[in-house]
Amino acid sequence: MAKNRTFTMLKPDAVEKGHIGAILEKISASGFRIVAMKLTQMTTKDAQNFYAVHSERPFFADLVEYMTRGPIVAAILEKDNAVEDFRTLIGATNPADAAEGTIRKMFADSISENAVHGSDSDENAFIESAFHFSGREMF
Ligand code: RTP
Ligand code: MG
Repeated sequence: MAKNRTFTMLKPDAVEKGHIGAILEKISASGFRIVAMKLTQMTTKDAQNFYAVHSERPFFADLVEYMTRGPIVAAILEKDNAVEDFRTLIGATNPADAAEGTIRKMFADSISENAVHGSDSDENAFIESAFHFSGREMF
């Protein structure tokens, strides 16, 4: 399988709870190489744009509030089959449904505050990476 890239955010709840190190350890141990990474905070506009696909959903305002309330860790990760394998590693959107050993099962408390984001396609991984990083920040 070809090496490709995905985009992730350790969301504000994960950062607030001090889980950055443990989650990055799990990501590295699962074979992902860090291509880019930074601590940053999304503005309201950033979050509205990033999650624009959900703008009509009832949880949209809460999602934007949550994603902007504190810093996140944004990162680009590389591995064979990165997008699909990372979605498997993070587990279901609702941690109550996530498989044992997944990041959301281990570190998230609710469907709305679920610790981590993972791109859902190669195309979105590219768009989301470009949203957060310039070419000179990718290694
Ligand atoms: P993500 O985009 O953050 O990786 O999450 P996902 O694909 O697993 O889930 P998605 O359907 O794209 O939802 C985006 C984020 O919105 C919040 N959410 N809240 N209260 C709710 O019912 C609800 N549903 C979704 C979560 O933070 C979810 O990750
Ligand atoms: Mg999604």
